[in-house]
Amino acid sequence: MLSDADILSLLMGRRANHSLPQAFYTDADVFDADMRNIWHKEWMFALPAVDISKSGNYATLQIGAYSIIVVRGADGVVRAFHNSCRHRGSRICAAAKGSSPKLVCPYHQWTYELDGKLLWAREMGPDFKPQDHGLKIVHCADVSGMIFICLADHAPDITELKEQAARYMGPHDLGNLKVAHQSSIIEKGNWKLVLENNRECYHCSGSHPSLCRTFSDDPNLVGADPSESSNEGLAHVDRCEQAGLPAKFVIDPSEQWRFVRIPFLGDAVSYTMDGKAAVSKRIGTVPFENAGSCLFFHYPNTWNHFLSDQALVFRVLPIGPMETEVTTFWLVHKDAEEGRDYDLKRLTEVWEHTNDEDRQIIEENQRGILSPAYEPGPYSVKQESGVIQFVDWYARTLEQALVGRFRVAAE
Ligand code: 3BY
Ligand code: FES
Ligand code: FE
Repeated sequence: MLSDADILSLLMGRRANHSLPQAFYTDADVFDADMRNIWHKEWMFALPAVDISKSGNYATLQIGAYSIIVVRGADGVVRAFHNSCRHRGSRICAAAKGSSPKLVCPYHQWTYELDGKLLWAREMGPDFKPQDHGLKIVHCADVSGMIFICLADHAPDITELKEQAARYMGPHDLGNLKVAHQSSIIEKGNWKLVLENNRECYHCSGSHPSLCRTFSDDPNLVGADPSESSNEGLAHVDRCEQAGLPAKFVIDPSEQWRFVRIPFLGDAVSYTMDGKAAVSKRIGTVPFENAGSCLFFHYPNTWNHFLSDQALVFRVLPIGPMETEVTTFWLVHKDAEEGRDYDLKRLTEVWEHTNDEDRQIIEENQRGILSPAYEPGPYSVKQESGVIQFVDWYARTLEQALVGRFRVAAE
């Protein structure tokens, strides 16, 4: 059993620029601390708004013990609620996705409006107040077409993220795209291994033959410090910025999120096997086809690539200490027609391969870490600065939350 105090002292004692002590990747108590202090406190990505494009469309999400419904109301607004009936607590929606004009509990048919108000409950007596039994609200924000939710009582400020998202993602016009394909895979690894793996391309040349046809594994393509960025990366940023397309590296002061636009290799314009566009209908107002990829991550659970012909949106959800779900959404222009404007295999194959390759890497990483012989190893500062940045964000965030709890307990 690891107490919060034990976890805090492990965090304080960790070696800088090294992978985390074993417990952070394997232990049930650390996983529980992650859930309580990060996943139930921070904003996280739920789904693309266009995935529930019509009134009554809903999706459900499991985040630790919480079951959440995200639903589009009759007024077109997307809202999130706890998926627990205010009668005796049954889950209201069991399906991962669906559509319904009202939210009806399957147990005794208490019926809620799409905005969460309780509309109807049979024979509850004259003193019953429906207005006191609406669905419990979960914070919900539309960030340029990506729906974020937050389970905290008081959600962190999201204004700056929204502003930067409008600049970087606006030109890709996510509201006018559609989900061409969606896939969820289960990776037998801790969620932090999934994030760590995403934040470096040290492994790319050894593992991602399809992706490496178009994606550069140069860690210095475009970074925070222009003096360390490659000429090619900087030239791409200049070209985009001059055309009015935001591209410069920008990072949140707490380093929870970042936007930057990077070039593809050679004359590639998309993540396809031949580097040519996967979709003939371009998206949004991106001024040229070879706009590269606008990268956006937001910890703890999303990374994204916004291109000129598609948007690739990723969602990570922890299932257990050594199990994580990774969902990929391929978004294309809403008027693009399969068979005419794109071929689904061409559109999805590179990232279907890449995801599966990453799954294998992560599962082997997890198995190796489970050995009693595992000890935290050094990250390459040149190749794995993104991993260091993520792990430091994680350690800082967890540390602050745990210290905050002790302070409250002491008062
Ligand atoms: O998904 C990413 O952001 C990148 C692309 C390749 C692997 N990962 C480093
Ligand atoms: Fe939902 Fe009874 S538990 S109507
Ligand atoms: Fe990878």
